Amino acid sequence: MSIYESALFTVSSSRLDNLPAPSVPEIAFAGRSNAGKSTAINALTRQGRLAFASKTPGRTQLINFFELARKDKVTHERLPVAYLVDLPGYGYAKTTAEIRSSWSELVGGYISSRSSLLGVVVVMDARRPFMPSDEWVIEFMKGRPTAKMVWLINKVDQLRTVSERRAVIAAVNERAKSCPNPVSVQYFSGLKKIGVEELRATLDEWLGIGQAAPASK
Ligand SMILES: Nc1nc2c(ncn2[C@@H]2O[C@H](COP(=O)(O)OP(=O)(O)OP(=O)(O)O)[C@@H](O)[C@H]2O)c(=O)[nH]1
Ligand SMILES: [Mg+2]
Repeated sequence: MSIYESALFTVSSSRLDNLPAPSVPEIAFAGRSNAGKSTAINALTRQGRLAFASKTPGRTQLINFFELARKDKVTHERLPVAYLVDLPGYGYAKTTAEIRSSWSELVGGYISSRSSLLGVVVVMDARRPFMPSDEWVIEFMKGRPTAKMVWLINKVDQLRTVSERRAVIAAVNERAKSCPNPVSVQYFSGLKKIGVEELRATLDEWLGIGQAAPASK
């Protein structure tokens, strides 16, 4: 069993002042409402309904924490390794200045100030990447130059023609050039489970899982 399958819902929070203690590294999933963040977490963890995915956009309005843990070989106790964090999406349905400001406060505040943040998976719909709220997330990341980032170009199953795919790849690579943070790009479909192993490999690397110990002399 991989570490991702150990995911267990821990807590939801609507405020920055009652998040769990920052005890283990956190990998956050950010992106526009309906981009497929919750579906991506479900695919990654192979748990169909772990993060609530929904046809009703804007369903996840809270910050949801899912603990990854390994088992102690003797006591079988869960030993927490990391949190996957499902951040609230923004902007699918009608939004107001008030909604934008509370979203920015929560998501921007989390990205800017969370000490245990290891990296952010920015989930975007391949048919319309870099919507304003995606750009705001990328902007928040400028304040975290050492945090890792992957742009997950999701719903690639919806790109039907080769020229459509080429255009998306070109646009994403072009945007990556002007991003001051180190960023990797991955093509993905949470629904069709495309790119899941690649995402796991990236997160393994972030978490230092499975890396060979330096050879001892
Ligand atoms: N075709 C296609 N649909 C997808 C994919 N991933 C998610 N969806 C669909 O997109 C809709 C939204 O998915 P969610 O995972 O709930 O999106 P979310 O980003 O968590 O949305 P919020 O919680 O509102 O921020 C659902 O109807 C999913 O089935 C994908 O890779 N391909
Ligand atoms: Mg969601």
